[in-house]
Amino acid sequence: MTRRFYITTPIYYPNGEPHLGHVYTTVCADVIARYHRLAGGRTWFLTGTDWHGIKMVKSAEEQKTTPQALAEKNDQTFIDFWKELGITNDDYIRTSEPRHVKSVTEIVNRMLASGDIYLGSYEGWYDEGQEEFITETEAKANEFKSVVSGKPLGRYKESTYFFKLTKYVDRVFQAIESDQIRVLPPSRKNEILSKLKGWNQDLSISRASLKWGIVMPNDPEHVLYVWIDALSNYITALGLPGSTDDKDGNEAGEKDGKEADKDLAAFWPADVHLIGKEILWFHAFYWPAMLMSLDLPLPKTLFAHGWWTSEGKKMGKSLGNFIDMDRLRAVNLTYSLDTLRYYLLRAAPFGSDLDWKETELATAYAELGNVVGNLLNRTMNMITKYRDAKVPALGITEDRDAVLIKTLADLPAAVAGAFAGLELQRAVLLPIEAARAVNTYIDQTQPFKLAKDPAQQKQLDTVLNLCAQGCKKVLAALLPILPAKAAAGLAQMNVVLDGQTIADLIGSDLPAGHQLGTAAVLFPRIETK
Ligand code: ME8
Repeated sequence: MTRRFYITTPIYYPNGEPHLGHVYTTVCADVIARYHRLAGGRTWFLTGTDWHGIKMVKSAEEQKTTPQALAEKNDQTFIDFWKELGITNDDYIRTSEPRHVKSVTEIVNRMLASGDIYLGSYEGWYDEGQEEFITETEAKANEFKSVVSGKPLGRYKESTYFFKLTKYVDRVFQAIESDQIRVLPPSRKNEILSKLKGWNQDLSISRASLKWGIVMPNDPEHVLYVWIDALSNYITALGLPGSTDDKDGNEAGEKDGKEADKDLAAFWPADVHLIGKEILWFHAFYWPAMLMSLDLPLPKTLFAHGWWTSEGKKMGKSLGNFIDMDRLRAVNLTYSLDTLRYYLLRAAPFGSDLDWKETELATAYAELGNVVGNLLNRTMNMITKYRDAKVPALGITEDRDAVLIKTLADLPAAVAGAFAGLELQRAVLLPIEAARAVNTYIDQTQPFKLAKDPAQQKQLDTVLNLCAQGCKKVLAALLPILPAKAAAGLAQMNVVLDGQTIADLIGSDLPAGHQLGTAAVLFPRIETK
């Protein structure tokens, strides 16, 4: 059976333009998706936008427009920006699309049929920026302000439909505790488990006072709580099993339910829901409980990454440290898109909080040039000069050669392990460390001296061979991270990618006599003002 891999990002609120935070999640998901495509599995990468809820209404009021117009405008900006950044999502869902609305209606109907929804009344605190109900204890602990935005909490009192969360709390606890749903990083798992312990409240899932949302199928006076609507995107985009709608939103009959089943069966359950840490609770509790109510399989991994600050402070438009599209474009223009990707992934162990530092972009670029660019340059130039651009066969191997051979032999499993554990910073640093090891090896073996000594030609062959193997393996391992630069480097080496998995590329050796192409500088020196 073909291996399948399904990864999602959160669907972002189109109440503003994408910024560093959105770009980070989407780039990380893109790196993982590219890795899995290169690993040979069928991969599906979903992103999109989350149109409904009070936050969109309030933002539209502030910007003197309608939620619809606001969402349309920013949605297009998200779509265009992902293209500009070379993001390889396979699908893009908006919660306003018929395929989503129809399937969500079906989801609520099934939850109603399961007896999991009842009418009641809610009185309590609400964080409008987060679209989150806050318990009395939590509200008090944070002086009745949002933990995320610092804005005052709203007080809500209304008649509402509830979803029986309490019915599922023990099962969700067990699914997480047993790693049936893997919550990463591990510290987050403990956080969720302790919050779930003793949870005794059902979830208000409808608003009668709000008009902007999906209408409750059993009561047109109410619209559905935005998180029930939003979380559903992960399956509505694939096509809900048993529903008559297909994934393109065509009417029943154009593509029947069985085919929709096939789509979902192929990719559901999701392998990874990649999210920011502030929305883990929704994904770790509400979403599994909904899936249990629907009798659908649970996602395999929830990865909650850290939050970006900028130059040591929370990002804010008024603080002048906001990393917006223009700032990100400027980075791409100066240093290249791949450098931005490298910087983002390298900035902290995956899962930890991160801080944007302008000076570190130049450092990241210099590192790529000094380590990867330099290795490629030296390898290409030496083999061209000493062996007519043909990779020589491995000659005599001594201890120092054997050490490098071992380092390179360990690389495929290490890279696979890093991606399996979603250790993205490690996945980036592994090829960089390998490149450093080859550079050090060149410094120690001094091939330019060996070249001058006719008695040392077998040693020179070994050094040149290992440089070529090392360089190719490093570039191959960098393909998901630096797609343009790594492909350009491999093209210089005349390495054909077609049909080879990333494991093949990192694991195999170039044959003796392999003809290299023409060298070119991968990371040109940048004139700074
Ligand atoms: O929460 N650092 O949408 P959203 C790191 N629509 N990541 C950040 C970040 C920062 N400073 N700021 C934002 C929503 N993000 C809901 C999601 S999913 C079913 C519904 C990223 O537009 C991070 O991934 O507020 C975070 O989870 C997401 O953007 C929140 O995007």
